[in-house]
Amino acid sequence: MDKPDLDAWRRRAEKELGAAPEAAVSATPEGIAVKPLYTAQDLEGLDHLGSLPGEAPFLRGPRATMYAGRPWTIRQYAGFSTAEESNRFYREALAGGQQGVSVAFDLATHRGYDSDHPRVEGDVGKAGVAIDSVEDMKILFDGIPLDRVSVSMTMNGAVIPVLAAFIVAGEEQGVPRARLSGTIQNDILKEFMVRNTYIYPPEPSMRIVADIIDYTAREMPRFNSISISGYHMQEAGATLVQELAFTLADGRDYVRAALARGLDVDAFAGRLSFFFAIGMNFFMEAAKLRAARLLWSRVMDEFQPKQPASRMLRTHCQTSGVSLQAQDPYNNIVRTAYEALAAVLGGTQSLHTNSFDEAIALPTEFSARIARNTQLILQHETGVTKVVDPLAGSYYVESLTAELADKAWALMEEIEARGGMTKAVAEGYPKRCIEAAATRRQAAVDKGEEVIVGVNRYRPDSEAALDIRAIDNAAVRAAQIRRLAETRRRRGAEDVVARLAALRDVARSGSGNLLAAAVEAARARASVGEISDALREVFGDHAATPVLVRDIYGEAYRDEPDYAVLRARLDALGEKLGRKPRLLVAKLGQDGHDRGAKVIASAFGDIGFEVVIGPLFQTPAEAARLAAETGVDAVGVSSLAAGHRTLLPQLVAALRAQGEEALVICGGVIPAQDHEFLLESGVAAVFGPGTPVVEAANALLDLLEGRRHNR
Ligand code: MLC
Ligand code: 5AD
Repeated sequence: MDKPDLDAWRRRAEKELGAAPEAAVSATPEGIAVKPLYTAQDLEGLDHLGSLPGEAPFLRGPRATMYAGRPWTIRQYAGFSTAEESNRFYREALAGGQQGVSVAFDLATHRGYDSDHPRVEGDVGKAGVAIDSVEDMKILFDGIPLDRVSVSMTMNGAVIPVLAAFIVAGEEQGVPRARLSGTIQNDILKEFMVRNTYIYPPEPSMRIVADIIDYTAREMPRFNSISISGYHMQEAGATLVQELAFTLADGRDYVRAALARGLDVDAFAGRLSFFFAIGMNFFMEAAKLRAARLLWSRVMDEFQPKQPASRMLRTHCQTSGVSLQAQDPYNNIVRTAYEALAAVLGGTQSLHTNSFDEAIALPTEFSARIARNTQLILQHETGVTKVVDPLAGSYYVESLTAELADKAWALMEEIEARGGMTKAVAEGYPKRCIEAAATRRQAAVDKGEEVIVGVNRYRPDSEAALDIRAIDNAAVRAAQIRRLAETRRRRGAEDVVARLAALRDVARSGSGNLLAAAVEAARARASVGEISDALREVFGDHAATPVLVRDIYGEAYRDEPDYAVLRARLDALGEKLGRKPRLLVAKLGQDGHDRGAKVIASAFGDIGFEVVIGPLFQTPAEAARLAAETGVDAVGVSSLAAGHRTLLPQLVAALRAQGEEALVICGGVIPAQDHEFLLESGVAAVFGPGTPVVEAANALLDLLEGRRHNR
C-alpha cells in the first residue's frame, strides 16, 4: 500500500473546517492534545506494540484468552439496611445472573463503630449494610456458598474486625479460610487521599495493610489481599493520569511494606488486585486500563519477581458515579452502558455497573436489574467477548495508551522524588492535586464548557420524581442494637476480655499478626466496635486537617459577567454587615465524601465569603458549637451518604438551642422526596446535585438579605 498523503488530507481538512486542522485539536484535563486524525505515523517509535495477551507486560490482558475463555465477573456492589435484607438482595441478584458478590458496608461499620454508638445515629444501615459481629456476617452470607461464589468486601478502616468476622463466618459455614475466594479492599492510602474512612494514623494503618497481606499469603491462597483503588480518586475529581499514577504509586508502597515484613515478593504479589473508575471519555478509559497493566509490570520489575503472575495487573472496574446526574436520570442508563463497554474493551476482570438512580439514592430492585442486565447484554448479545483486546492496533488507542503511560510515569517519578506515596500522602500532595483538578472541572461544567445532556443543555421541561429506595434507619438501628445485646449476653465474657487483651498486646508490641489475633477475638464474639476500640487504644485516632485550594474557581470565572454581579452583591452585603459574610461548610456523621464540600468551600472563598471548613465526622451538636464559635451567618451541609433526614433537623435544633440564628442550607445527594421534610425542619434551602456554584451563592445571598428563596 502507498504511504498516505497527509498533506492532501490537510488541505481537505482545511477546506472542511475553514481553518487549519489544529483548530480541531481538543485538550483533555490530562493535558493530552487529542487530534482529529491518527495515522500509522503515530505508531512509529511506540515500543509497547509487540506483546501478546497472557505474557508480560500484560498490556493486552492478564489471560491468554481473556473473555473468549471466561468473561469478566459481573460483580455488583450492594448493601443496605440489615444483613437479612442484603442477603435476600444478593441471592436474588445471583439468581438473576450476577456472578460474584460485592459488599457495601454502612459508614458506622467502616469507621469501626457498633450500631449502638451515639456518633453513628444517622449512619446505621444507610449507605450500606450494618455489620456488628460474626452473627451478622453469618446472616449476610446465609445460603451463599463461600467456596464457590467469590466475595469482595469494600472495607479499609475497620478492615481487621470485618475480615476476621468473614473468616469466622466462613469457618462456621463449613468453608475453611484456605478455600475462601474473594477480595478485601484494604487500601488505606487512598482513604487518606480521598475516601476518608480511615480510623488510625497512617503508620499503624500501613502495618494493618501489611499484616493482612502477610496473613492471606500464608493462610488464604485464593484470596486477593488488597484492591488498590483509583476509583475514588476519579470520583473525587482526579484526571485519568492522576488516577493511574497515584494508584500504581500506592501499589508500589504496599509492595515495599510487605517486603519490609520479610515476605518473598512471589508469595504475595500475584494476589494484589486493582480497582479503577470508568468515566465518559470512552477511548481514554479503555487505553487507561491497557496503560495500567503496562506500568504495573514496569513497577514490579524493580522487585525482580520470578513468577510471571507477580507482574500481572488484574482489576475490577466500576462505572463512574460522578458522571451520573440527578436530572433526567434515565440518561444514566445510557451513560453507564458506554462506560461498561469501555471497561470491557480495556480488559477488566470484574465489573460493577451503576444504577440510574445513583445520584439520588441507593438502587431499587428495578434499577439494579437494569444495571446488571447492561452487563448481561454485553456478554451475551454484542459479541464483545469473542476477541481479545479488540482495540489493539488502533492508531488512536495505541497512541493514547503510550501517552497516558508516559504522563502517569512522570507523575510517579515526582512521587518517588517526594519520598514515595506514604510520605506524599502524609504531606497532602496528591490530595491537593486532585482537589485542584476537581475545582477546575466544576468551573468548566458550571460555565457550560462541558456539556451534560439534561443538565446544562437539553433540559426537559418537567420531570417526574423517581421511585427510590428509602431506608428506615431508626428501625435498622433498633434491630442491630437488639442483636448486638443478644450476642453480648450469650458470649463468654472472660474469653472476650482475654482475646481483646491479646489483640492489644500484638498491637502494642509490634510483633505477631493483628488479623490472626482478631480472628480469635471475633470467634469469641467480640464486636466490630470492640475490636476497633482495642486498636484505637494503642494506635489512636487520625484527624485530618482540611486544607483548601484557592483561586482556581475564581480564575476560571473571572471574566464572566454574572460573576462580577455576584461579587458586587457580596461586597454590598459585606458593607452592611461590616465584615465579609461567613459560611461554615460542614460534614456531619460518618460521611467522608468531601469533594462537594471542598469545591464549594474553595469556590465560595474565591467569590468573597469568609469560609470556615469544618472537620469531617462531626455530630450535629459539634457543628453547632463550631458555628457559634466562629460566628457564621450560615452553615452549609454537604450530605452524600443519606444521613440528612436524621442529621439536619438535629443541627437546626442544636443551633437554636444555643440561640444561634445562622441559616442552615444543604446540598448533595438529597432526593426531591425529602426536600419538603427538610424545609419544614428549618433548613432554609436545599440545593440539588448539579446546582452551579454561582447560582447557589446568589441564592444564599438572597437568604442572607432576608428574602425567602426556598428551592
Ligand atoms: C479468568 N480465569 C480464567 C480466565 N479468565 N481461566 C481460564 N481462562 C480465562 N480466560 C480464572 C482466573 O484465573 C481466576 O481463577 C478465576 O477465573 C476468576 O477470574 P478473575 O479474573 O480473577 O475474576 P474475579 O474472581 O472476579 O477477580 C477479579 C479481581 C478481584 C482480581 C479484580 O480482586 C475482584 O473481584 N475485585 C472486586 C473488587 C470490588 O468489587 N470492589 C468494589 C469496590 S466498590 P484463580 O484461581 O486464578 O483465582 C467501592 C465503592 C465505595 O469501593 O467507595 O464504597
Ligand atoms: N449499594 C450500591 N452501590 C453503592 N455505591 C456506594 N454504596 C452503594 C451501595 N450500598 C456505589 C455508587 C457510588 C460508588 C462509590 O459505589 O455507585 O458512586
